[in-house]
Amino acid sequence: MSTESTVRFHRMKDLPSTHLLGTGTPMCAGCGGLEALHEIYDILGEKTVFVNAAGCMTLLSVYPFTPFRGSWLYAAMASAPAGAQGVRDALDLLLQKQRMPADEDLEVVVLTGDGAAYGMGLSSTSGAMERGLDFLYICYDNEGYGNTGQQFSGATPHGAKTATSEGPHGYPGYKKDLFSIWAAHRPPYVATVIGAEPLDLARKIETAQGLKGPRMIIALAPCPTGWAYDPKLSVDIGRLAVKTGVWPLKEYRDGQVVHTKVPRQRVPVEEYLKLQGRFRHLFEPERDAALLAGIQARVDAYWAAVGA
Ligand SMILES: Cc1ncc(C[n+]2csc(CCOP(=O)(O)OP(=O)(O)O)c2C)c(N)n1
Ligand code: SF4
Ligand SMILES: [Mg+2]
Repeated sequence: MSTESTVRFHRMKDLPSTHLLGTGTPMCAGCGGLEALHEIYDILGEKTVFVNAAGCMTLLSVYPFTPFRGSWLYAAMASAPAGAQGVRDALDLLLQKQRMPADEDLEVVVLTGDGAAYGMGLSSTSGAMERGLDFLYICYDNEGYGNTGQQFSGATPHGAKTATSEGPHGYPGYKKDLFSIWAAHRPPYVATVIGAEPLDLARKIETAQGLKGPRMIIALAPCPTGWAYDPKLSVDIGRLAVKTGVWPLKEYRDGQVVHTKVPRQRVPVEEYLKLQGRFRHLFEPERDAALLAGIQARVDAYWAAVGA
């Protein structure tokens, strides 16, 4: 659901370098999901098979064109981890039968939005973790069903206006804690990242690459179209998500959760909210002091609980 086409299509056979190329497929300028994916792909590289569930990133690949050098499979929204199981099994059979040399093995990467990760695909993800599937799951979390017009999802934050929560107080629910839901399965690795903190992101993707089994990444994806802000603010909004404490950067490993960037002097949450049209009703025509205080209190309670 985007507006601007920036670069040309490339055929896979023409690809010259290791960087994810742009496509002619229209993606929105300033897309935070694409920013994170670029950074992640720089590290993962071409020895990857992507299994994608329907969402904005599906528009990256329109057969026979793709910005990826490896393969790209499209799965139903609920089923990307099941698709990844099939791909992993096929690769393992080829290796077992020595029809593929070990150094040609591929990393199986699931790429979905939050609608799939927090909702429709959660059961299939749970099953894949239960089976110990060797895969990397990347959820780019733009906090709504973006591709279909930003309806609320299980990732939508409290108070945000969406296409399906338009009342004076916005979305009445609360964002699900997917990090904890995933970590409760005790997989080898779960991490949160954001494209606006590329070093933290890079270290986590490298860590995940060095492990086997289910490795789970949630990338908060500032979304100018769905969050209603000027695309040039994407990086500022991403940094503010971390500095306000709204998006804790953390990782789970060996039963422990470690925060990788603690905002010691947190910026007030409203500095983050007021840049986004989806929260405008909290400031205009009158300031909704109670709702703002409630949102701030939840963030404060989170950091108090982790002792920061
Ligand atoms: C079972 C099913 N229901 C609905 C759709 C229509 N659909 C396509 S993309 C999409 C939005 C997905 O949201 P999300 O996973 O958050 O990805 P985003 O669009 O935000 O990138 C929906 C609802 C679908 N493809 N399959
Ligand atoms: S709607 Fe949001 S997530 Fe989707 S392509 Fe546009 S900016 Fe990116
Ligand atoms: Mg989404």
